[in-house]
Amino acid sequence: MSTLDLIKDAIIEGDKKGTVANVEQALTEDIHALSILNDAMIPAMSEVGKRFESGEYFVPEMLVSAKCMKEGVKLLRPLLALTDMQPLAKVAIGTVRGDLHDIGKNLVIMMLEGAGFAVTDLGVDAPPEKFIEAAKAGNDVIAMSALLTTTMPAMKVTIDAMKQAGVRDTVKVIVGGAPLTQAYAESIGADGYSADANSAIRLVKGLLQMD
Ligand code: B1M
Repeated sequence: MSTLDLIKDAIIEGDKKGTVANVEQALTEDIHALSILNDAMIPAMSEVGKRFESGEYFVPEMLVSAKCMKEGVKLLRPLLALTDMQPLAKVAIGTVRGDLHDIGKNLVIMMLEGAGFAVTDLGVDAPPEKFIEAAKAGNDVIAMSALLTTTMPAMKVTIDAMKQAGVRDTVKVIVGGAPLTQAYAESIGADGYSADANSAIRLVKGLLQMD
């Protein structure tokens, strides 16, 4: 089995030590950091996402694989910076005002980063002003997460505030979180909704016409 295959398997299986050891091994074999990312790590996360969607994996498995990914990315990040790799696009994401749940948001961040996007984390309990600032800062996509039925309306409040501030049409706005639906997303004027972290990648790529 090649070192790239070993990295892929280690991430899929949630083996953090194996991931780190094999990424280090690949670097000693002079395998390019971009190849490690594109040919092993990102495909591994796609496979994890597929297994999650099919019901074979659950949140704990996805979290452990995401942690492996993070550890591997940590080793590659300085090398990738040197290669001038441009992120696919810039995404800012936060959990809306009043809501402190961040596990799902953090998974979305890890998956998007793994897919090659630059992601700014706006944190939890994020007021509309933070999303407006992020739109002004040149992000291509503004993403909002909510886990409570009582905080879902904060998404519409945020979108309305973005309109007021004149930044709504400069970005794509997407929403997600367990209580949300596609219909709700449409009703508040969002550009898209994704039910999970993996489909958030497809959603962003689709909205930015990267498919
Ligand atoms: Co809270 N909580 N909680 N909670 N909590 C829920 C959400 C609840 C459903 C539990 C229940 O009653 N069964 C319920 C909400 C009921 C409702 O609104 N109808 C609830 C409640 C009531 C509360 C409090 C009000 C409890 C209280 O204090 N009385 C309180 C509110 C605090 C606040 O936010 N102001 C509260 C507090 C907490 C904790 C702090 C203890 C903790 C959060 C810790 C943390 O996040 N750091 C917590 C937890 C852990 C939960 C449950 C048990 C688990 C949530 C979770 O992390 N799921 C939850 C019950 C449940 O969901 N079954 C519950 C795993 C996570 C990976 O999934 O976040 O759905 P999820 O993310 C998914 C997708 O939704 C999607 O991708 C993710 C990965 O696939 N996604 C996006 C999420 N955001 C996205 C954004 C996108 C795209 C996709 O952008 C485009």
